[in-house]
Amino acid sequence: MLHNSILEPSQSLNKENWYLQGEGIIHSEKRIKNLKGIFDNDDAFNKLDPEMLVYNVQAHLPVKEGTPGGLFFGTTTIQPGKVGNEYFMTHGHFHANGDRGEYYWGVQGEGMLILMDVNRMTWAERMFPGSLHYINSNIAHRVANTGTSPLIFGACWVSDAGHDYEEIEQHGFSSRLIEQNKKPCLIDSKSK
Ligand code: M6P
Ligand code: ZN
Repeated sequence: MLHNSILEPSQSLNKENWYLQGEGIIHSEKRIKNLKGIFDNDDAFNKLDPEMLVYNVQAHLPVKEGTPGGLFFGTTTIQPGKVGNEYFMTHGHFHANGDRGEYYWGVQGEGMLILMDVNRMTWAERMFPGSLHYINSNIAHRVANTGTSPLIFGACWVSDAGHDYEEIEQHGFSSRLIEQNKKPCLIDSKSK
């Protein structure tokens, strides 16, 4: 880099869909076939097209995963939809390094950030364009789209947080976000 040089940023956000664009952006997607066991109603799940897109993530990971002190940035888009009466949602995770936090913020659409502590107490925060959510250490987090258009949210997390998916794969969250009387509602999960 030249002293006193003025540069264009190497990454930017597309203002239409807030996708990340530029150098070194990683794209991933989760389709129905990738989310087996996440939703409660297996019959409803098996009736959906396995190729149906549920959510996609673009991330900028400027340092190697596990590096202390770095930051990662992501944009996630969850499609509107339900499996039975349960809203389309992300897989959800604890951080592998449990004491690392994360910010989420709402960009477009309506949703719910579902949070669960290590004692399996679950609660949720409403997400909307401009909502800001600090996810404290040792709190599992997942997001559901409760609206009729794509839900877009941003995320920023430390590069040595890591993802621990195992607990959620084995035991799920202790509550599920379902539509009841046309409204999102948290109800206790059947034990897995
Ligand atoms: C956010 C961040 C990512 C996460 C993604 C999808 O962008 O928290 O770290 O991977 O959401 O969530 P999940 O990995 O639980 O499917
Ligand atoms: Zn996280």
